[in-house]
Amino acid sequence: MQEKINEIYQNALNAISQANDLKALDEIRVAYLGKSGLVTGLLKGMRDLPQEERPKVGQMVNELREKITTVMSQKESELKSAEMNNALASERVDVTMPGKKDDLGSLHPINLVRNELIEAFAGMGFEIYEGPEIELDEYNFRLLNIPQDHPARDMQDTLYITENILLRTQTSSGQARVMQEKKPPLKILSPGKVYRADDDATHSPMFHQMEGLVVDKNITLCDLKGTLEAFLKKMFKDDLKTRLRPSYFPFTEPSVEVDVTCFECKGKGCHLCKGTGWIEVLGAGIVNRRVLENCNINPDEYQGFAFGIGLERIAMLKYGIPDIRLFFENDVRFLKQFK
Ligand code: 2NM
Repeated sequence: MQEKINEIYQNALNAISQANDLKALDEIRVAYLGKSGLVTGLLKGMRDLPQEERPKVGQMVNELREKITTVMSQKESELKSAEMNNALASERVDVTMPGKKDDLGSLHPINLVRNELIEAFAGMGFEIYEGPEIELDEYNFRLLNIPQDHPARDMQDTLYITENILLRTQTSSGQARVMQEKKPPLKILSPGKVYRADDDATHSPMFHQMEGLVVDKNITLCDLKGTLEAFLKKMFKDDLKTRLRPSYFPFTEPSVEVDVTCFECKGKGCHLCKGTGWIEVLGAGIVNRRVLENCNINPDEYQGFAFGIGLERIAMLKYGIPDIRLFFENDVRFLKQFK
């Protein structure tokens, strides 16, 4: 019997020493100490022993059970601390590593252009005036000499709220307010959103304008050309040339379109300027004397020049953007390019 017990003990020791995880150790526990395990089997087998041997054998088997249990719990704590060390090594977090940076936003290309324009004109003494986007017919049209039957008044172009209230189609509506309220000399710049019932690759129902107005004594077309040329050289290239072409706007007389030499081909003719060597950048003119009269400014004493710049158009030219709708879809892959 003693031999058998020793053999079981040796086998158990071997098995325990070879167990390399807690699961294997538990299987050994079941095999030796479980309900139908080897040690339990010895106790069950005592029935077949003579009465007088039973207490001795019982004691031996209990000692065996205790010894195996002790070795197992030693092994168990060894395995547990090994597992813990493994976890600590493999799941280690280096708290001194730099964190993940949050994606920072950036200015929208329209705002970049807007800021650049404001900077250029503020340097020439212009003040910013932003009028209301919801405007009276009076300021958007009548004071600016846009007659009742002018195409710009057509329901197709203008988004009306009521018969007399509309979404402004130009920021000059605010400038009419300033002319009524303040005495010349005036030098104002009006950036803002304007609205027209128009929607395709080069037109959006909402877009951004920046209109400028100067009213003073002895203002001529030369003042207009000099001011705009200084601005355009700052905005695009120092060596560009400007050209005025006759045009028509109801609020200016004479009216002009301002072209600059193509910044892609320097005037030779290319895809961007459609072979002409010139690119149209804005509209301008000498303020129509009827507009001054409408706003209670004496046109024999004061004259003015004014201009209107489309911010989307400038941004499209400056950054080579092919479709106006890209500005309003706000796809981050587009916006990220202006960081
Ligand atoms: C343009 C073209 C020409 C303009 C006129 C005025 C005002 F208030 F004096 F009447 N502000 N802006 C003007 C003139 C705007 O945009 C293409």
